[in-house]
Amino acid sequence: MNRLADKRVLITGASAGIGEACARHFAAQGAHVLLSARRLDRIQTLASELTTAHGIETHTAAVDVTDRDAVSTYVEDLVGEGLVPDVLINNAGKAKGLDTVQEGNLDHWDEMIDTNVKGLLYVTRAVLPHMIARDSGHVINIGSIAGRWVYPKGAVYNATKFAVRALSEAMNIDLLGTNIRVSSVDPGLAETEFSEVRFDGDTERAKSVYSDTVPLTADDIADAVLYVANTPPHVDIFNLVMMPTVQRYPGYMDRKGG
Ligand code: 8X3
Repeated sequence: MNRLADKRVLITGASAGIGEACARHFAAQGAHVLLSARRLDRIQTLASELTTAHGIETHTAAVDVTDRDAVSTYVEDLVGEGLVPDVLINNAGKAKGLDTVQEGNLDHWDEMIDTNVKGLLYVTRAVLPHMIARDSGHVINIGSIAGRWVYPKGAVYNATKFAVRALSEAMNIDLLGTNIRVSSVDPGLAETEFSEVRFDGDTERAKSVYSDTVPLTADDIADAVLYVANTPPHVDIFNLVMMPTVQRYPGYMDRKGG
């Protein structure tokens, strides 16, 4: 049963990877998509493609989730246009570097904390009151298995994703008595731009993360997000953890031929 047709779905970081795949999956169900990302040209192209393919409504905006004023203006503009999201997918997030704390790069830390934690909070803080006013809505945070188990040299990324899990659970408590649900989808190894961003465009190093494995794809994760969003209103999935079959723990990988 499709419960998503004609719903409005706001996706952050929609220009690539999991965000883009979510846009495609939700649009295919007839949901209207509100796409935000820093790379406006990419989401504009995506939006027009999705409108043509599915006849849905789209809205695009260049938004950096770390800019609290920009986020607040963005959401107020949406609300002013009558575009309160039914589903908010907090997807914008990143890893930067792979270092011990004693050798960590402070700029990397700021970038991860600002995007993964503060950015998610800014968007959610701006959207939630409008969901509460309508007593309906679903916040889906893209977490990570890195938010459940730490791994070597992942400390700060781990900490940001542990924070995402804490926020997902805590927001469920805050929202008791409303119909608003909060979920997190926590993927393991997934081949997206993730490692290229983590390693500052070092494509060889990024590729080696996935070599001799069958990682999750952005589509696999979008499928899971769609499932979570499509559950009946009385069902609240707190946390969906997923890994590729070749992975059973962070760093615990069956690398055939590796
Ligand atoms: C992505 C999963 O294990 O590479 O968040 O950190 S992992």
